[in-house]
Amino acid sequence: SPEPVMMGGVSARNHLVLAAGVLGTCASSLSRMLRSGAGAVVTKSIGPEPRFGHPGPCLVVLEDGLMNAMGLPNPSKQFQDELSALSGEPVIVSIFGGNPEQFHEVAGWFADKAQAFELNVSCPHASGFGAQIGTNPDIVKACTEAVKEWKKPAWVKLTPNVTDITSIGKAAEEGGADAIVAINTVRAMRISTGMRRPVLGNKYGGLSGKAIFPIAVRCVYELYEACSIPIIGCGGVSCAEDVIEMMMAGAQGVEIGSAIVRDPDIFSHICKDLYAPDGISPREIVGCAHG
Ligand code: RRO
Repeated sequence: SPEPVMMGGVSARNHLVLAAGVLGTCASSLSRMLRSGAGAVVTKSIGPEPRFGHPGPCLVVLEDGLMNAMGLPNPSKQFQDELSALSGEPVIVSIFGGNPEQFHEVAGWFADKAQAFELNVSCPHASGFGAQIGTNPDIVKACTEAVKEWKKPAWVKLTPNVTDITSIGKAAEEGGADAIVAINTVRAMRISTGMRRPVLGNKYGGLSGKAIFPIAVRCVYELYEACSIPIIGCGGVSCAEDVIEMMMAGAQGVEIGSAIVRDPDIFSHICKDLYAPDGISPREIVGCAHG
């Protein structure tokens, strides 16, 4: 196993991070991911009030990825209990809110337990959160500044559902972000032709997995040219070759989510290939695809 890796103020055990939302609501599944080789883990997004989420079906498996409309289900402040069971572990707490004050409040609940925060300014499925916030550079900057008052590393996770992702990345950087995570899910929909209705209970959802990998690579590449803080690549990474491609686009590390569905031990399997004795040194390849 490699040396500890510093990524945006977080000390991780390798370059691979469990993406937010996946197995992230309880301490036991987060710690299972760490045991199975994740370098660090991001929790399910926690917000200002408890939520049950959208009616089902809220997750469907497609040919080339997943589509979800979970609807931000989370235990809110109660998540403190789960986090206590993970003390000393590399855990990044994903948080969301409807305005900078709510981001500040939620971050405060976890400020002494989290290694870092990941600001979710990109959830596509709940009115008042995410989508509205993550498409407005001024609000992204204000939310980032609010969370940074707690003096912890703050990653900001961006939505791909914008015309110019670099303007949002630059706003996060101006707000004091320690890293940018790109990307959250892509706006999507499927219709059941047999049932003659949308397959998701919420009608619309967010697409993740292999299908969005090229979208994520382009976003990381553009952000690397526009911003000076580290970028963490997220979106469809499912093998060591994908990790290397993301790094060549400019990512210092990657997050992995959907690929866990097909291989629960994906982290150790990718580590084995990525850190093979004759492999490439990640340090030397970050951003190497840029002229
Ligand atoms: O809970 C969700 O529906 C959800 C969130 Br918070 C998010 O950030 N991204 C996503 O695809 N689903």
